[in-house]
Amino acid sequence: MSATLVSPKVFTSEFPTWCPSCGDFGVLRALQNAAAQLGLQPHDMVIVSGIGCSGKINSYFNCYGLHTLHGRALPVAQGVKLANPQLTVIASGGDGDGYGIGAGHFMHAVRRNVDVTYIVMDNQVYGLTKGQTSPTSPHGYSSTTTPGGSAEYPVRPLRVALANGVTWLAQGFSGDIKQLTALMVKAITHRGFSVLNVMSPCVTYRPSIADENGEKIGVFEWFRKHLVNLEAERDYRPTDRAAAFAQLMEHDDLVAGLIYEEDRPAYDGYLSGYTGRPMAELALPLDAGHLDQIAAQFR
Ligand SMILES: Cc1ncc(C[n+]2csc(CCOP(=O)(O)OP(=O)(O)O)c2C)c(N)n1
Ligand code: SF4
Ligand SMILES: [Mg+2]
Repeated sequence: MSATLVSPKVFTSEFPTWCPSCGDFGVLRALQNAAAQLGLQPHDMVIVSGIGCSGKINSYFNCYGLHTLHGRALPVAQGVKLANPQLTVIASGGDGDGYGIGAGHFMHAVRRNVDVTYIVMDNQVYGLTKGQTSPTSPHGYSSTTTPGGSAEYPVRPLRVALANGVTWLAQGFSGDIKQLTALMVKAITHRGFSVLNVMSPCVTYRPSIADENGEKIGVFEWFRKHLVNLEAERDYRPTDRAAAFAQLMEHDDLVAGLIYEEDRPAYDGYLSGYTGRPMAELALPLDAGHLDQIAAQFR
């Protein structure tokens, strides 16, 4: 990590093709701010993303990038980090990517605790493919895949992470870039797997349903009104897992801020023989003779 002060503009790349006012613009801006505040340079970072509108973020952020398969950002990101621990590794994607097709990877990445920051742009729909019902869509959400309204209740990614031993967990809102930037700085600084779920509204495919007060849910104004800022709760201690669960239950997961953090060795701390040096710098004895020896073990 470089100590040189950098401007967020260093991380600007091509202009996003997201719809005007898409929540993902806020996530991109916050990540550029956070990288600059941490004194990172583009060559220090890699963003590994899944597939979706959200998955395009690495094309719009000037650093190394890997646009993987749908739901597969996490295994690739963990491999990148273990192969080159000197890189700051960000995994990113959407709610469909991370909590639907990639859900299995999610809970295992949580319990594995590799030093990767996972940023999920949760817009409660499949944005890229035109607004189908996603794992976090509200009950009753109607779309082409659930024309009569979704019979299912949404998955609870924050609770899944807590239940599986996450060592850093927060929720942000793309309408509050200041808080989101601060959360990203903390998430990247945390040694271990950090999960940052961001309520990042899709402005094109909005939930078609209203809450009990008749207010349209899932839009910027609704989140601004209903997210409970944990940082304003004077007695809240984010080091108590049971208290974190209680907050999520009490506020129906509509919280913003740091939910939980714990200081525990990351995955590589348990690997015997792991040098912590990039593989590319190791003198690996992989000449033809060694390869023959390895092959012989499988004959
Ligand atoms: C294996 C596979 N299945 C399905 C798709 C089609 N597909 C592309 S993006 C997407 C959903 C994206 O939703 P989400 O992850 O929430 O991202 P968003 O576009 O909302 O940011 C789907 C189903 C695909 N690309 N690959
Ligand atoms: S479809 Fe939705 S998520 Fe995708 S770019 Fe447009 S507003 Fe953003
Ligand atoms: Mg989505």
